[in-house]
Amino acid sequence: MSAAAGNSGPASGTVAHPSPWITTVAAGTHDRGEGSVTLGSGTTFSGTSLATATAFLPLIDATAAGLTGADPAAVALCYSTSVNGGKPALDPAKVAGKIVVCDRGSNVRVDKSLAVREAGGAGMLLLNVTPNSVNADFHYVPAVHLSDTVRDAVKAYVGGQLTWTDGVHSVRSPVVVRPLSLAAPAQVSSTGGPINYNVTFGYTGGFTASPRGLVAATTTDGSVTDDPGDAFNPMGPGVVSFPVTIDPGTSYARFSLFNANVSPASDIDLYVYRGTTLVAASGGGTSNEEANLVDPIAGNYTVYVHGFAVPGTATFTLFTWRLGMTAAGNMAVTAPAAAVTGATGTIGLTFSGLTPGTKYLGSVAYDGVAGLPNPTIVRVDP
Ligand SMILES: [Ca+2]
Ligand SMILES: [Ca+2]
Repeated sequence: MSAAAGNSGPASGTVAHPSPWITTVAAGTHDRGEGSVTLGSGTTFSGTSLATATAFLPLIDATAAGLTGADPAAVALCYSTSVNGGKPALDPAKVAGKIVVCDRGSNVRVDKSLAVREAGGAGMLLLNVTPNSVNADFHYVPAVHLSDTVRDAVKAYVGGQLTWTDGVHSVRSPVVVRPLSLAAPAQVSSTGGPINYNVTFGYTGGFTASPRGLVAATTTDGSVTDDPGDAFNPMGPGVVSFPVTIDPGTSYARFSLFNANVSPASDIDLYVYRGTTLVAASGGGTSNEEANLVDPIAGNYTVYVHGFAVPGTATFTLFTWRLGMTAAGNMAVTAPAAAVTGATGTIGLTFSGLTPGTKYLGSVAYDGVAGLPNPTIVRVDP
């Protein structure tokens, strides 16, 4: 019914991991508090939310959405009409139908989503401006609350598209559907045996599915101490860094930690920067972390491992994959030669020449019509 997606931007609406029909959810309820935001760049940040997934919607920073003459602070903080002395702060002409980025602080959190709703906004992204809790409030519009650690990355992104998901249900609102060109899984995996998966076509015409990779992970061993303050800072305590070069032509990069390769009882996290810009982060409650870059800009990156909760010192192995555009000869792809609207086709993958104990990553790239989704990622652990 509702869906989360990645986006292959920069154009509006180029949804990347769609179902054949995506619903636009106006409101909904359910019972859990984990949410995430996926930027059009493919970057996903975890936060808290009680909202159901939305489709891609334009994103606007509140600071660019104020009424002429409104107090800039009231605009940035998304004051409702009543809190702002009876005058609205946000401009409906700028906000209608969009997701609004609001700063935490001053007025209560739910007043900010009320302000967004008053102006006709479709959702809110609430950003902490300093280290603070993230809260799953009942908001007036679908909302996700994010940590200050991702604030710069989100602010840098504003202007693209946004979606969020929580993996739960209970949609009870009107929906809007729009057709998409291809429904394909975001990722498939195997221990070396063949993989068959289905795709559903939303167009009629030629179709190809091409292998990229597989490439073996680069592994880097390290150790990190506990951060007593539990607040990630690139220069702070309990942080170790690894420089990474992303070459031109890289279609995908992934940085992973696995519990099995981290000291027991540790909770460590990952942050990825390009220069001084945070571009991906993964901060779950264990040491299973995964930060992904889709079509990353070539350049120098830094991966930080943060010792969020570590009994003394934790050792770990950082797994890195950098995938180009070409096949490596170890994955064969079979696919229908033509797409027919509404039809389902089977993609078949077989593998050869892999080294047991090595973690591989590749992808299946789709071609045939404009607007096809991002490649399906293939993970193989023979
Ligand atoms: Ca963690
Ligand atoms: Ca700690």
